[in-house]
Amino acid sequence: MEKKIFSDVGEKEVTRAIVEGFAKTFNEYVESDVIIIGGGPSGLMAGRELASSGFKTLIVERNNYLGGGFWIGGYLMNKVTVRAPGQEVLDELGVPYEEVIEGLYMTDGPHACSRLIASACDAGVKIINMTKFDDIVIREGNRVSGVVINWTPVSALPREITCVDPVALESKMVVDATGHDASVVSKLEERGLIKTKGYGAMWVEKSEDLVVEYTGEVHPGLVVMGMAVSTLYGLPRMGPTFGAMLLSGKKGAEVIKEKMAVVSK
Ligand code: 48H
Repeated sequence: MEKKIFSDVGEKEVTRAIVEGFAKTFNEYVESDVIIIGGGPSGLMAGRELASSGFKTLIVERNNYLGGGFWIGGYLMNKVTVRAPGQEVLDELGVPYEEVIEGLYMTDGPHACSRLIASACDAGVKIINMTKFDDIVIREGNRVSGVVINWTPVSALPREITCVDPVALESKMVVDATGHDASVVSKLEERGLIKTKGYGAMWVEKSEDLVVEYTGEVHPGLVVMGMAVSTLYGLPRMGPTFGAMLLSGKKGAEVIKEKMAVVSK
């Protein structure tokens, strides 16, 4: 008898495992505590903090990978920087780094990014990739109460076959962590509920403090974090340094925890 290395499991079992596994998680997270749009550094950081505090947290990401701009640093070079105290988050994640000068630290993008992703997954965040935020769910008092999503490839279909209706997910809080696009906030703006200013010119020394300071709830049920904060408030940009993205994610999670404590009372 031929000796085989692998089990006799065939195609149908593999397909069923995928379909049933996906459906189970999707069904469960149709109603979440927190839905985070965007799986870049700020969204992943917030997801990690929320899931580790026991909140049912879902990240919706339009790409087939997570990490946003955190994989590579500036100008397509694989080094990312953080300004103090951003290195404390790297310590927390177990990412090795070097001190370049006092207050400036450098690490390898892939190492930092993969550790952050793994840490969010370890904390229990669920993720749906290749899924694009399309619209918001609005309820009484204009409260953001969920998101409307569609498969990313739908937006790439030829015009004549684009009539694919999206579906909606409900949540107690929604997060805009979509980076420069501030996609969720933009939907509120389309409906005249908010005004975005567009991010300002680069000024590293000012921008990072401001992003963290302005991170918070901008509309009932909607928290904004990361680069989307700069876009909303017209704050200066900071280039390839990521401390503010990580700390903004942490602060956003704290804001949500406080709000959720009030909601559940
Ligand atoms: C689903 C979406 C949608 C959508 C976008 O760009 P990111 O890395 O965002 P942040 O804010 O966590 O980090 C910003 C940082 O990477 C950066 O670019 C910096 C610091 N720039 C400074 C400067 O001066 O320019 O990640 C956002 C994620 C991405 O993965 C997108 O694919 C995703 O959100 N996303 N997902 N539906 N409509 N829009």
